[in-house]
Amino acid sequence: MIKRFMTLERHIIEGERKHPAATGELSKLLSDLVIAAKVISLEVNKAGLMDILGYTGDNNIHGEQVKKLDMYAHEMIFKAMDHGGHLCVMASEEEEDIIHIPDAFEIGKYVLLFDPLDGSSNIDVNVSIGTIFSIYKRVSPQGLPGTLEDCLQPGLKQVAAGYVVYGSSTIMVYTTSNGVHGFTLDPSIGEFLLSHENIRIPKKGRIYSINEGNYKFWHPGLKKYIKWLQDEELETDRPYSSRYIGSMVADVHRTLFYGGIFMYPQDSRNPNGKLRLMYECNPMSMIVEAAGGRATNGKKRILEIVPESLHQRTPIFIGSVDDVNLVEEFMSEENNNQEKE
Ligand code: AHM
Ligand code: MG
Repeated sequence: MIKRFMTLERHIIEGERKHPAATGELSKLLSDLVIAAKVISLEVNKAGLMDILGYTGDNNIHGEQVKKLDMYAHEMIFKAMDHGGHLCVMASEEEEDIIHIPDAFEIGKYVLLFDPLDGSSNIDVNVSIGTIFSIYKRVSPQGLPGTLEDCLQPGLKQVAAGYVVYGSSTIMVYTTSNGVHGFTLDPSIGEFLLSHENIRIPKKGRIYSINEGNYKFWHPGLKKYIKWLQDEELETDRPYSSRYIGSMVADVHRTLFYGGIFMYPQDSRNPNGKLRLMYECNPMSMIVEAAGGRATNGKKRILEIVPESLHQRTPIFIGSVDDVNLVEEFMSEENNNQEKE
């Protein structure tokens, strides 16, 4: 039996219609993003065929070498979003400062933060990469250009968030707090079709995901937790399996469906971890929480962190409620032990 066809655009519009006060602006904004995602997906799929691989030679603001496809995705999103009249300001992993809407275009009430192509170290080897986005309502006065203050809002204030994973197929997952929904791109008709309605993350999983190469530098509580996961015990489904792609979007996408936990912790070399709060951790946390999961920095809910700068990093533990609770317990227990000593 053929299921009802539901395109991503129709789903977004129908979702917004349920809110009587909605103006349709958020729908249009998301639709513009969908166009950017389709274009980036096409380019990602062609990457192996074209002279697009390799380095541009430039460094991004974090001192990392930028690959062409990152900049392509950044520019594509900017171009798709600058003239819709819905945004007042944007910010991207690839740009140090906030990005203003060009003078020629109307200024709207929304704010867009994005990581155009996350997991870029995987581009050359055909491993999944992704785009992440986060949307807020502006807090500065209407009509004027958006400000840094508009971008620096806690994750709890997000009105929508989503990601696109360019994997064995291209899938977009988004939420406006009203459930988490996944759409698979049908390349033959160029449409994202609803494939995963109302995604719910399992309460507990049996997969953990972390870069274990950093073991030596971890918090002692985290070391104990990982060793505990590796021990055998039938009742608690141990030992857990380990999976780590090295692309947050792909690792969190798997966690959303199979359950378990994805971690990028702080360590003795990187006290704030690696991942960025505003356009990596906040949007992924909004999605995982809307699907029934949890996301914390080890002490505090990610969505409650009050940001101080656009590119700040945060440790993150994200996934099934039971698994995230447990890692927090291991770490706080160890902190208490150390205080007593
Ligand atoms: P990027 O924004 O430079 O691509 O870095 C972010 C990526 C995440 O997708 C992934 O979870 C992490 O870096 C992997 O880092 P590591 O190689 O240290 O394990
Ligand atoms: Mg990134």
